[in-house]
Amino acid sequence: MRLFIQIPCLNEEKTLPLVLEHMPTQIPGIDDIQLLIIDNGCSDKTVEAVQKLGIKHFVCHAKPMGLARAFRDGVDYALKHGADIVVNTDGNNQYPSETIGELVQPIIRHEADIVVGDRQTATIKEFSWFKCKMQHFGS
Ligand SMILES: Nc1nc2c(ncn2[C@@H]2O[C@H](COP(=O)(O)OP(=O)(O)OP(=O)(O)O)[C@@H](O)[C@H]2O)c(=O)[nH]1
Ligand SMILES: [Mg+2]
Repeated sequence: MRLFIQIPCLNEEKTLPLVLEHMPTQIPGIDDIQLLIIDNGCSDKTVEAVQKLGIKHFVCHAKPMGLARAFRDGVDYALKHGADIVVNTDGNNQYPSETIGELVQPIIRHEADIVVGDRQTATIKEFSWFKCKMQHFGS
C-alpha cells in the first residue's frame, strides 16, 4: 500500500519545514510513504527550505495557477507514481501532520473511500468572525 502525502505551497518557506517535522515515517497498513511538494509558482525559498530533507517528488508551476489546479496536478502526479492513497495537507501548518496515520485508517479498513479532517474551526480564534456571521444569519 503506497501513500502519497501531497503539500500544495504558495510561499510557505517559514512553515513548510514545521509541517514536515511531524510527518509520520511509519503508518500501520501502509508499506511506503512518499512526500510530494507542489510548488505553485512560489516566489520565496519554499523549495530550497526543504531540499535537504531528501524529498524525491516535486511538481513545479512556473507561476501561481490557483490552489485547485495545484491540488489536481498533485493528485495526477501521485496516481502516475503508483499511489494507492493520496493525502492532501497544507504547507501553512494548519493541520497536525502527526494525525495523518489516524486519518487514513478508515480507507485501509475499506470503510471509506474519502476521509476529511476537521480542524475544529469553532475553537480557533482567527475563525471567530465566521462563527459570528453564521449566527447573524440564523445558522
Ligand atoms: N490560497 C491559496 N493557497 C495556495 C495556492 N497554491 C498553493 N496554495 C497552498 O495551499 C495551502 C492552503 O492554503 P490556504 O490559504 O490555507 O487555503 P485554504 O486552506 O483553502 O483556506 P483557509 O480555510 O483560509 O485555511 C497552503 O499550503 C498554500 O500555500 C493558491 O493559489 N492560493
Ligand atoms: Mg488553509
